[in-house]
Amino acid sequence: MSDTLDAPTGSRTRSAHGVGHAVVEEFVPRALVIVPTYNERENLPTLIMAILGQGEAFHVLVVDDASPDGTGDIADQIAAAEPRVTVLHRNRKEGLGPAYIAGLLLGLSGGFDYMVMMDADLSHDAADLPRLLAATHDHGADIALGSRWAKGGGTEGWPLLRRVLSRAGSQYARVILGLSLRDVTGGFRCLRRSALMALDVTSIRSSGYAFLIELNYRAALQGLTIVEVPIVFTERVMGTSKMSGRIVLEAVLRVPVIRATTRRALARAAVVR
Ligand SMILES: Nc1nc2c(ncn2[C@@H]2O[C@H](COP(=O)(O)OP(=O)(O)O)[C@@H](O)[C@H]2O)c(=O)[nH]1
Ligand SMILES: [Mg+2]
Repeated sequence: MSDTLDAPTGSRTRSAHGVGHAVVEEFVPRALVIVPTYNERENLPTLIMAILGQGEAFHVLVVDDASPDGTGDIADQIAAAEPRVTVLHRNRKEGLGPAYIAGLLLGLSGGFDYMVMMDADLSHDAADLPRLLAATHDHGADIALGSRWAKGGGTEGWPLLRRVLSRAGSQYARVILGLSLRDVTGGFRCLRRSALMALDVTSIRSSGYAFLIELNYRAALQGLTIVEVPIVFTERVMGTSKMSGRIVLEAVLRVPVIRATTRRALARAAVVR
């Protein structure tokens, strides 16, 4: 860690509305945008600046798995100059799931009100952050899920085959797990602090896309309100995807395991709502 994450929970500012009458307390939330990175040196600086530009509410935590291309050093340089940016360095590449678990736990211990999960490769648009935060903070959802398959959402730069495979993957997980979400494998979401605690992420064993699917299943079992916010996902231009046949296979094989084991894992963690 290049810095500590001891942000106070939100901040209350007093502001007068009207002419010399009621003084209203306004709650300004703090959201930690967690960005897992593995070899994202070309993308990370642009992404961080775009996130910080969305407003004072947004802080960034980069979770780097010792990227050989020096992404971690670049993140440290930005963090040294920018108080709203922090870096968690991990020793080796362990996959998306473990990186997110470490980041989400840091967000909880740092007192953040909202945690956002976001890819580093500019596929997720930082300009969508205020809408995701508003869906939770202003409109009461427990989780706002950036959705490619909700009305108004979509993908840019994906050939037909990739679109078909992604939708088929979502459909497969939806049917086996009984989920009503349209985009089950999306990686862009904002979670309310209390919702994140109910998910007990430390007991999640899935790693790649399966990790994202399991988060949705846990949320459904816990009766959390998930709102799908339409987003356009743009295929990365720089760097390379870490998606592999192995990660896809893990997701396919793990979905039935998720169905068989998750209820018990939540009960054991005693966070069943
Ligand atoms: N820390 C960490 N980040 C990872 C790992 N695998 C993927 N990522 C990051 O997770 C995000 C999504 O991965 P990406 O390769 O773009 O997957 P795709 O969008 O499905 O092709 C990117 O920010 C990656 O750098 C990993 O093992 N560790
Ligand atoms: Mg990507």
